[in-house]
Amino acid sequence: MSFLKKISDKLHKTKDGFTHKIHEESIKDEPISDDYLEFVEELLIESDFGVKTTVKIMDAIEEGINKSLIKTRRDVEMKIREVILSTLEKVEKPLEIRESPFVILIVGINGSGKTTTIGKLASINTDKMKKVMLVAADTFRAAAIEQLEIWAKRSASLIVKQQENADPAAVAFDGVQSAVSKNVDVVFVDTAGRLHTQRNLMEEIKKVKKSINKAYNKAPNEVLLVLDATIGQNALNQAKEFNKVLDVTGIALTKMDGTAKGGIIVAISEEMQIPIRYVGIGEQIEDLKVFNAKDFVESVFVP
Ligand SMILES: Nc1nc2c(ncn2[C@@H]2O[C@H](COP(=O)(O)OP(=O)(O)OP(=O)(O)O)[C@@H](O)[C@H]2O)c(=O)[nH]1
Ligand SMILES: [Mg+2]
Repeated sequence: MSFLKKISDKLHKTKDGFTHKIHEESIKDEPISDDYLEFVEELLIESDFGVKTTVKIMDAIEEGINKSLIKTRRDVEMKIREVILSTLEKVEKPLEIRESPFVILIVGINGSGKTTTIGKLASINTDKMKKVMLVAADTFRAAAIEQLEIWAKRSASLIVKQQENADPAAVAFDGVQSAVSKNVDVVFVDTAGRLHTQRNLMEEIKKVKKSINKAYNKAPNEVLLVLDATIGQNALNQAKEFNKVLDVTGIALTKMDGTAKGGIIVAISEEMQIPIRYVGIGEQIEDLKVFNAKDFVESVFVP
């Protein structure tokens, strides 16, 4: 199975929902009526493209119609695709692990896929013969530490952990310090899920970031925010709030396989302009893809 076909299969919900509906209209060979434009606009909103992106797309369509560049519904479909691609291309900046150690702090709300994403990334890196360390700074539940241990074993990574309820900033400090002394290439610091509205927990994560920096002055080299695509526009609010507190440097958008509203990726790109590093399309190790705008658009749109 080709690479694109595989992603395309995983993204079939978005494909069957948004893009299929647009495509069904564009092969009908009917005129571009006001009703039709309204249908397109509603579909964009419904599919979580967000107001800003929807307005941008609708404006581009209108301009095309006025300049007689858009004459058919198929032209409308192609314009939507073009605007989406150009929006996504601006945030296509794959994470380059440039130096050792390279410390990645992983943050996000509960259950967004942080630990799983770490596991997948650890495997990718150990496969490339990198020395990887996982730091269990989610000390909130014993199960969280165990879950990370399983990923450490599976990916042949080192792990630094303490007991449940230990101070996450202290665990992070120890982990990064030990990574420096052991010549580790890539360090993933796992943190507990928290809501952006929980002030004390947001203060806590700020402290974790600071103590990582105390342990190694170039770290964290990346603050990776893990967002769950299935929660739609809420993901955008989370991105804004986490960014205010932590200066997020990259985003991993997980569970794209579980949503028919793939438009959220475009909304986040448009509004945040933070690099989208990875897209999660399933629970297995191979289900994490380096984000590529062209591949993404080609795999959700009907050719
Ligand atoms: N379908 C799908 N499931 C995913 C993806 N990424 C993670 N999951 C699942 O989401 C669930 C939560 O994942 P975790 O990695 O434990 O999430 P977390 O952010 O670490 O959760 P907390 O530590 O509790 O905050 C698990 O069942 C994962 O298998 C994805 O891309 N697609
Ligand atoms: Mg976790």
